[in-house]
Amino acid sequence: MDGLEAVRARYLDAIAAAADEDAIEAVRVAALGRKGEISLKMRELGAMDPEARKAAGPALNALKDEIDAALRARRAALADAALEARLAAEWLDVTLPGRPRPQGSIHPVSQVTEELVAIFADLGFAVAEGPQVESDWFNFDALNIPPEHPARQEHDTFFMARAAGDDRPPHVLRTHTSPVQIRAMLAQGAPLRVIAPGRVYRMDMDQTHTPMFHQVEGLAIDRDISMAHLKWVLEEACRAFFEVDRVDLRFRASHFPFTEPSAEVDIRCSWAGGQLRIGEGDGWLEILGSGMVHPKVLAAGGIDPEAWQGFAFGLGIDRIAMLKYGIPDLRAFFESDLRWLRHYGFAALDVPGLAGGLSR
Ligand code: 2NM
Repeated sequence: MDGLEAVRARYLDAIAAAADEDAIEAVRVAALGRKGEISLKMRELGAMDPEARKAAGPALNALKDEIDAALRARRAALADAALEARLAAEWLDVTLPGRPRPQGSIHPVSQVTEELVAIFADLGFAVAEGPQVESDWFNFDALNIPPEHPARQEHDTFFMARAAGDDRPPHVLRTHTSPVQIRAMLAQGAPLRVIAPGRVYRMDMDQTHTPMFHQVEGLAIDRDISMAHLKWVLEEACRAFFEVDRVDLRFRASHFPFTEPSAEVDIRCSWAGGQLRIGEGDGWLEILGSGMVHPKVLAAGGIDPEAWQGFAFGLGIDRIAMLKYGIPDLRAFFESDLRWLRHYGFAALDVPGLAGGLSR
């Protein structure tokens, strides 16, 4: 039959050009549908003489099969392409972290506070907290700091405003965390082992002082607590904090109103090559104040000084953070400069603990 070759080419081109399911179906209907071109030609076979039919019949059948196969192949190719596109669009990297990386970093003061909390928790000390605005009784009187003591004068202490006509002594921004120890004694009684970390305030501002800074104070009360216990606890704590095998502490007689006897504590160190090494060399660095709690302070805390005694110590968190992590300028601590925080900050998910190494 003449023209079959042209019909074939037309349909195969149309099938190749069909871009979706609807287009393929349109080609199928046009060629093979009940009124399709091929179907009509097959119906015409009946009117032909036998010789012509014998030639045209198989050719038409072959063309019908070929178009049918091309339609199926085109359908399968389109389905494959659609699946490929979906796989590409819905691609997922299962090795990515499950949560986005935390944006912030842990401030060195928070890091060191958590390190100290972990160290003293290991030694049996609970954390105690208290208000930053204190009565002058908790901040001074209970700690055996008399009214004429220089620390009580205006130049050191921030006093809260009073209402007009209010003659009571003004509250203060606490100048140390010791009032928290008094509150812990009153609330829990003896025996007692607590540390009190937190913000304290003194009117002071220069290269090495900011009007707000951070302290940790510790307190251990029992029937037979002595300076020997104090020395061992501080040595253990310093070893853990500075992450060295050996420390050497030196106790120098000193004076605080709230302890008797009192001692300032120095730690052996070397500054060779501008690099601080704790436990080596022949330098000494003052890091702590300490002593045996004054009987009047125990009594103010509701604890019988005839039956109980205890040691106490205090240290500046900001200063030992500078020492441990080599941070040169104290004032940068409180400027909230993101570049500084990124440089000196700690990973938000690395919680200090004694098991995994304190600061990793
Ligand atoms: C220091 C030095 C020496 C201290 C005393 C007390 C309290 F409340 F128990 F009496 N807490 N902390 C203390 C003793 C603090 O800081 C340099």
